[in-house]
Amino acid sequence: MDCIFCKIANGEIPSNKVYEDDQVCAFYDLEPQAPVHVLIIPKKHIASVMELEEENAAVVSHVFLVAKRLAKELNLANGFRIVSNCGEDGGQSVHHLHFHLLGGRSMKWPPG
Ligand code: DGP
Repeated sequence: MDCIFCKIANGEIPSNKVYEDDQVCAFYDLEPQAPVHVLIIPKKHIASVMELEEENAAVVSHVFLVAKRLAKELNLANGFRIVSNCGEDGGQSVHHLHFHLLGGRSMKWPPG
């Protein structure tokens, strides 16, 4: 499968990884939108939130635990945002489920 995030997960494409275990990996976004901008992805290919089912959804809670750990390690004690863009209207450009962990500045609401 020609998926850039699968290739990052398996090391075929280099990335600046900040965390990795058997289920997920996390690496710095190529186009950072905040002083800290990390992407957390399941290693197994899931295209988006719309492909989550009971059978593959457990990884999402693991992603959030990893986000909590990274927030501590990356000094985001003042707060942060976690975003998963889904589909065309959501602005998803890479069709492999991923969670943006953004911090290091005050976030606006609503997002654009
Ligand atoms: P989204 O628009 O929500 O699908 O987010 C995709 C993000 O992935 C976007 O912020 C840019 C980032 N990105 C795309 N290609 C690469 C890559 O090859 N390496 C890294 N580190 N980030 C990438």
